[in-house]
Formats: sequence, structure tokens, C-alpha cells
Amino acid sequence: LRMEQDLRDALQNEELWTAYQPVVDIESGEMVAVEALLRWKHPAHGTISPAEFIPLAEESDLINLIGKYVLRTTTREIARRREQLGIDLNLKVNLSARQLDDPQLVAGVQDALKTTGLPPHALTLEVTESALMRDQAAAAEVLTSLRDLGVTLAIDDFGTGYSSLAQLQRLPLDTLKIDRTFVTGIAESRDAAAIVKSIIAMAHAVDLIVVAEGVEDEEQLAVLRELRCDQAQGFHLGRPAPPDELFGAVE
Ligand code: G
Ligand code: G
Ligand code: MN
Ligand code: NA
Repeated sequence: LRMEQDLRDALQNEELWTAYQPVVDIESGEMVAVEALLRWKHPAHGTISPAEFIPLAEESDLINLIGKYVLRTTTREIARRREQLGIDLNLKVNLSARQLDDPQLVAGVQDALKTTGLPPHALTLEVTESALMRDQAAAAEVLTSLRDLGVTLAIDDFGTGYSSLAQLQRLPLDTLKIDRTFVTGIAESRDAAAIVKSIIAMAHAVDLIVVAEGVEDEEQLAVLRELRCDQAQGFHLGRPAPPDELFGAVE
């Protein structure tokens, strides 16, 4: 409970900040998107990973406050960077399962876009496979409302859940992100590469853009290129970093 109160205070005290990790087009090598990854700089405990505090926030309504804060601040940052750099950079923001149940989610997204001037097509919302499979009818409805705003939708951590192609096809998704556990072995193991190959083929068959996560070396990237994967993300291509480090300082 102490940590929950600390987290509520952190929102007020601006202890939360966002790192951005590049997403690269495999063919051109260009950075086409960034994923926003939240960080907590705790005054006493140092940097705390979202893997620790997001699950805690998800136990209560706090996740909706944090989610709203992330949407508001990252759309502002990336709208500004798009102007600074003059490129059509896409912003990827993670949504928790619980945010899909928030009746104010769609209005919150719409408001962030309107306030910051970020074009809707420049925002992708990432939802995990498991979040989508909890209540498929409800998920389909909220995703459709989000899609109607003009934003794009990604299924995150794909392969860790148990969704079928038939279930995915009923959802208005644009992008599929292959979980990094599947990418790890692709340069050494033919079986691992075969699994990734089949995920890519399946996703392309239903017109999804495919992003491989957790790319840690050039050999993995070469395999993904051969398998016609569209985009890649991982420590080999860039670690999550503060915006000034990634984009340069804004004058
Ligand atoms: O960046 P890192 O590996 O520490 O992130 C750990 C987990 O936290 C990942 O699963 C990531 O999706 C999640 N995460 C990071 N930022 C956010 C956020 O703003 N909202 C939500 N819901 N999850 C996030
Ligand atoms: O669950 P999600 O895919 O949103 O989480 C992204 C998480 O993966 C972040 O915590 C980020 O720090 C982490 N990550 C990004 N690239 C790599 C990588 O190449 N290797 C590993 N091990 N983790 C990564
Ligand atoms: Mn993600
Ligand atoms: Na993921």
C-alpha cells in the first residue's frame, strides 16, 4: 500500500518520465516509430521498472490515471519531435487490459490528439494478446471506437497467449508484434526460425504489419530480413532512451 501511495505521489511530483525505443524499417534501416516505455525515478529507491509498478497500478484505478498521463505527455513530445525532425514518426503507446474497460479511454485518446495536434495515424496503441482474449466482444467494441478515431492498433507480445487466427481476424488490428521469446533463437535454431516464419506468413495473410521485438544482434536481423519481417525493435537497434538522447535537444 505504501508503494501505491508513492506511485500516486509520483504522478503529482513528476517522478514519472518516458523513455523511447526506436522501431526500424528492416528494408530501409530507417527509424519509423518509437515505443513509449514508462520509467519511475523514485527519490529514495532510484529507477523502478514498469515491470514492477505497472502490475501494482493495474490492481486499481491508478492505471487509468497513469495511462492518461502517458497518452497526454507522449503525444505532446512526439508531435513536437515530428516538427523538429520533419519526419512521419509513429508513436507506440502500451495500453493495459484495465484501460480497455475505462469508459473514458476513447475520449481521452481523442483529447490527447486534439490538444497536441498529433495526427491520428501517427499513434499506435499496443494491446497484449492476453488483454484482448479476456472479453473478446468488449475488446472488439472499444478497438473499433479507437480505430474510428484514425489511430492504428497493434497486438503486443504475440505468441505468449492462445489466440487463434480466427479470433484475431475479427479485431480491427493493423500491426502484430512478435514477442521477443520467439526472436531469441532464430539465428541458431531452424525450428525457432520456422516458427517466426509461420507467424509472419500468417500475419501477412491478414494484412498485418509485422514487428519483431527483442532483436539483439545482426544475425537475428539478417534472418528477419530473409523472412520478410517488416520492422524490428531491440537493443541491437537502440535501447529505450530519454528523448533528448534519441532525437537531440530541441532548441
Ligand atoms: O521498458 P520495460 O522492459 O522495463 O517495460 C516492462 C513492461 O512494462 C513491458 O511489458 C511494457 O509493455 C510495460 N510498459 C512500459 N510502459 C508502459 C506504459 O506506459 N503503460 C503500460 N500499460 N505498460 C507499460
Ligand atoms: O511488453 P513490451 O513489448 O511492451 O515491452 C517492451 C520491453 O522489452 C521493454 O521493457 C524493453 O526495455 C524491453 N526490450 C526492448 N528491446 C529488448 C531487447 O532487445 N532485449 C530484451 N531482453 N528486452 C528488450
Ligand atoms: Mn509494447
Ligand atoms: Na511486447
